[in-house]
Order: sequence, then structure tokens, then C-alpha cells
Amino acid sequence: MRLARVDLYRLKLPMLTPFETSFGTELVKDFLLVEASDGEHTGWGECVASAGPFYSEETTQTAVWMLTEHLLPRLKGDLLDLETVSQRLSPVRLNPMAKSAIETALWDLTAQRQGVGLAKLIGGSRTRVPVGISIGIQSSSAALVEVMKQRLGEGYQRIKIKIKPGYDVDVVRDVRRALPDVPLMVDANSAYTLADTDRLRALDDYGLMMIEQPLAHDDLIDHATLQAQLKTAICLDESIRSAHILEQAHAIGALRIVNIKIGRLGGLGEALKTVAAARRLGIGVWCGGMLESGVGRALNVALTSLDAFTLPGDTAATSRYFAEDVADPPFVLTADGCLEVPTGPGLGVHVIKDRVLRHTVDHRVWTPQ
Ligand code: OSB
Ligand code: MG
Repeated sequence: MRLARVDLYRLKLPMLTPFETSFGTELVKDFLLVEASDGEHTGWGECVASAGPFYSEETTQTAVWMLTEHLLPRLKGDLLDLETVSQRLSPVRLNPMAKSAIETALWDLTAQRQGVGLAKLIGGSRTRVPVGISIGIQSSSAALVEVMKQRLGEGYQRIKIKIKPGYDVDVVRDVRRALPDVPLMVDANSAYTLADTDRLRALDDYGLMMIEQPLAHDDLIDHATLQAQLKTAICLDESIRSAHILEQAHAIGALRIVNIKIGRLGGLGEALKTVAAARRLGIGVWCGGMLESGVGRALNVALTSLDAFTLPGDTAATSRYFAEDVADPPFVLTADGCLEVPTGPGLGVHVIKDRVLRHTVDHRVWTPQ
């Protein structure tokens, strides 16, 4: 494979409902799509960085810079296979979301060249995957319960609610009173410290599937200290940036479950290694989400087709995010709360160029010359 041309599209895609977390609210998705061509086939990748450096230090703008100045220039000439791509990108420190955007486009391109679906290429066997939904911070417990009831009615198999100091134990208690049996988990996006241990321990009473990323992104040791004092399983998201970090986190008892996000891990290659490590170590595995468009969603669904994914993912249906997505067909929730895994070549969805261009605010073309 040899890269002939890469198009970078920066889009502003309106979301149906604002998404509030402990670090802010998103109303319009500001993100990057990468279209990579070898002159014959085209592969698409999505950069899951956000407009602001809050979930991670990367932003859409830093990804454009890293791709054009440092990453794409390393991919000139013959690329033997996807392992070569990872090796060429690895001298650049961190910037996993920028790396993943081009690496995953090349996975799509590779699958297209072979005429197989991406799920099949990575050894996925499931034809449909169970999904949950992540619900942002609401104005009150009552409002949250209403949203939850609506989503459960749509068929979602488990609910994740975002928490932050002051919107946690009371809210979970109210939710449990209204919906005692719903499979429920919380995500703090690093909003707490060990000083909040008592508050976090109070959550043990509510039968949560897990508490996601309660403490700082770079603090495995405090997570181990906290896990030793909690009955509820800790799931790490922000902290797990490689298969090796997962092994280290496991070795000190910092987690029992891992949220796999391809962008946070620097690409599908590292994500597959991380899933394999989790499986070997007996760590629970599920697929997280970054409010992706149809491109990133198709990738997540393909990944989730691996049978290591034993818990419902945050890969909700298209209708939960966008009135008009950039890829067709939309992902539709089945009556029993699953998404079907696409079977067409590559990602198995069709990117609609007109829609991409309609929402594009900046377009750059890179060629190896
Ligand atoms: O922490 O999992 C997270 C969205 C954006 C950034 C971080 C997170 C999330 C979600 C939403 O929880 C998952 C989704 O529906 O895509
Ligand atoms: Mg999270």
C-alpha cells in the first residue's frame, strides 16, 4: 500500500441534545475526518479529539497540526502493512487521537483492498452487539429519571450516568428508587480525589456495575488505593493509553474493568493488543464512545464484534447523537437493544461526500510530494 493523497475535513456537526460532563458541555461536534487514498481505494478515519483539551490534551486543531506536520510525512513511500504504519508513527510521542485517525483510515483502506468487512478482518464473530447509553448531567434527578425512562423504552440495555461532586450520591439514590433494577454505572471523568473516598464508598450501596474513572487520568496508584476500599469495580478510561499501562494498572490493583477507546489508545492495532491483554488478565472489557459520527461508530461496532467484549458498549444508535450523520445507513437500535455489525467491505458504511462538505469548515489536502 502506498498513500497517494489524504484529505482532512474539519467538520462542525450539530448534535441533537447537548452532552454535559464534569468538564463541560458539547452542542456541536467539532471534529476531523480523514480520507486516505492509495489511488485505487479510499479509507475513512475519524479523529475523536474534541474542540477543547479537557477529556485529553489533544484538540481537533492539534490533530490537524500533528497530522500535516509530523504524522503524514512519516507515511511516504511503501507501507508494507498496518504494523509498518504503527511503527512509522510510534516515534512521535503521545497524540494518540491524531495517530488513530490516520491509522484507522488505513485499516479501512486495507479491508477495502481485501474486499472484506473490518469486523471479519480483525477476527470478530458477533453479528450484533449489545449497547448501552451514556447520559450527560441533567438539571435534576427527576429530569434524569425521565431521560432514563425514555432511553430504556428505546431498548438500551444499560445506562451510564455522568457524575461530579455535588451531583452523585443523591442522584444515584433517586435513580435507584425510581428504577431499582436497571443495569447502571457512573462515570466521573476524573472529577474526584482520594479526599472523596467516603463519598465514593457511599456509592457501594446502589448495585452499580462499575465506577468509571473516578480519579486523575495519570494516577494509577490512587486508583489502586481506592479500589482496595470499594466493593464496586473501578473501570478505567482516561488512564489507559496502551496495553502496557493496562498491565501495570492491573498489577497494582487499580481496576477490574477497562473501557476500550481506539482513539485514546492510538489506533486499532494498540486497541487489539489492549483487548488481548485484558482478556489474558481477566479484566472486564467494553467499548467506550466519543460521540462519534457514523465513521467512528462503524469502527467501534466492528471492534465490539470480538467476543472479548462482554459488557454493553457506549456505542449508541445514530439517532441519539445527530439529526444528519455523515455516513449511511444510520445505526439503528434493534428491539432487544443491539446494533447490527456491518458486513460490507471495510467499515461497511457509505460516507456521503455532500454531507461531509456541507458541514466542513476547513479542508486540507496532503500529497507525498
Ligand atoms: O468519558 O466516556 C467518556 C463522551 C465524550 C468524551 C468522553 C466520554 C464520553 C461519553 C459518551 O461518555 C459516550 C458516547 O455516547 O459516545
Ligand atoms: Mg469515560
